[in-house]
Amino acid sequence: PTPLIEDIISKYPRKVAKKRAKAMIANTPDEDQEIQANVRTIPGIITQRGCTYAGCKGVVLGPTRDIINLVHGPIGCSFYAWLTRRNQTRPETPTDENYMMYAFSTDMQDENIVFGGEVKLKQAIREAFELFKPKAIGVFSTCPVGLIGDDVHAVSREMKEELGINIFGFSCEGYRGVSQSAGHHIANNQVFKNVVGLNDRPRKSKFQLNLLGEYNIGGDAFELEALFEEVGIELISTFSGNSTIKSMEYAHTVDLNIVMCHRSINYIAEMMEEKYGIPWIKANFIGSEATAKTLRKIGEFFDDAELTAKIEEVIARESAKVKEVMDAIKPKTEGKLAMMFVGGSRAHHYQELFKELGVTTVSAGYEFAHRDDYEGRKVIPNIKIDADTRNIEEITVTKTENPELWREDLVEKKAALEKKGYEFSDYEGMMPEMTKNSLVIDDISHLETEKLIEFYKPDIFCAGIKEKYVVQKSGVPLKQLHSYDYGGPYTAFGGAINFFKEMERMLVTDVWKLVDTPWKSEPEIVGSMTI
Ligand code: CFM
Ligand code: HCA
Repeated sequence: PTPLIEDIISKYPRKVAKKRAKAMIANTPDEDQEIQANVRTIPGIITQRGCTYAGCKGVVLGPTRDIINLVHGPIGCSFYAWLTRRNQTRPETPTDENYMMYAFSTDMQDENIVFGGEVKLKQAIREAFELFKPKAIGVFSTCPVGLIGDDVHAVSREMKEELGINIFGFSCEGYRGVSQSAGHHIANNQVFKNVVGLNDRPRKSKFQLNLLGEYNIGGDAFELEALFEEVGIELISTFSGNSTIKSMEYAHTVDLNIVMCHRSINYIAEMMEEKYGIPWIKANFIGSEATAKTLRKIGEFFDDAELTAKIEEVIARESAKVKEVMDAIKPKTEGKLAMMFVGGSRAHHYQELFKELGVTTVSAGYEFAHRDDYEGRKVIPNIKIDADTRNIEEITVTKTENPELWREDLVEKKAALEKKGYEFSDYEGMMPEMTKNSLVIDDISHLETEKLIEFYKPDIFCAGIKEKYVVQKSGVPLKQLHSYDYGGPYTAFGGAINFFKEMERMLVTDVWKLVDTPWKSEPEIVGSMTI
């Protein structure tokens, strides 16, 4: 380890230090370096992570408006996941179904924990059905459900039979995996098994795609919808932002899947390819250059002169607007330092936006991503499968037996494009794109956060609500890259402009130097501990 890493881990007991050191790397972009990721957080360490239920219910299913997401558990779990993520939705008409502002819960009590909660769950499903007549209900397990052995799948099957609508369960108990990441996988499996392919839809346009891993935080998906519409691409379904379960049912009718957040949704992309032969590519719409690159890559896939011309027209027009704002702000932000520690993909994507402002990312990491999100998908075959990963159902997907649904044309197209060097099914990860010697840390702890701030004295720190005020009390502004605080959208060209203006506000001010905390000069709590 480097002297900085040595210093960061110096406060830990020996065994803990050894383990944490494996999650820290002084980056060397052109060399293969292995980072420890997706392993249990050491008990006692203050982590940024959340739970499996959060990844399943809150993240993947949460932003879909026409399914009732019913939480089987104590009310706190529902309250936690109730409108906190800023995933926006826009029903097409005022009378369209939208259950997102409700919190549906079985409100488990001690009595249910002792005698079982299945009866209450059935009642709750019937009640939700009577009140709203939804087309689908998802049932989400919280920690106690797994502990007492309630069978959400059996109850869902029974209720599906009784009520005649699509009802399915998720074994996404909070503790089931080491983080939210397990919840993504569980959600992907169930959505694929119970939703994708349920319905068909006749083709309406020449170019059809799904946007995977875009959750419409702060309106991000709205920006992208407008962009696709303008260039003439039909967006069939988004998994899941401003989304409907109905559109996911015919998501298998597209020509291409584009993957924004690789961590949370790569499973569905892979499964759709195995079953239907639909290829996928990695996309990034954070930053104007990244947006242009992704649009061009999509254009190259469809290979249509009119589409390509339209894409170029939009890029030229919008890039010029972005450049004007960038040129005005960049002289004031150039040379500043940033750090970002967010879930599983933004810590990578947002480095692009900072780069456009001349801001260097000196340290970054994910809360719960896997080695492939750091080092690239090439390492997947070498990732050791541990007991925690084995705890998550791995479903086997085979080629559809319906010849009309198998897209041989796309399989051939993929092969032909690959010959020309076009990359499918790949994500190169964050580390190859970071500067030499930048510090990469997985599942950063609170102590490590404080050490980094002391060492680098960054101009801005990007993370979540739990970190926000602690970091700001040390005189460093914190931009939430989860909820965007009150801002956004930040995707595509318009989003880049919003982000640049926000960074100007946060970086070009002396106000943070004035932050003074009483404990700096006069510690309020003084103590010592003997072990
Ligand atoms: Fe993907 Fe996300 Fe993220 Fe994520 Fe999340 Fe999120 Fe995130 Mo918060 S799906 S990994 S589980 S981009 S909720 S919209 S902001 S941690 S970096
Ligand atoms: C989650 C959701 C979260 C939390 C954000 C935060 C989000 O992981 O359960 O810690 O500020 O984006 O809302 O990641």
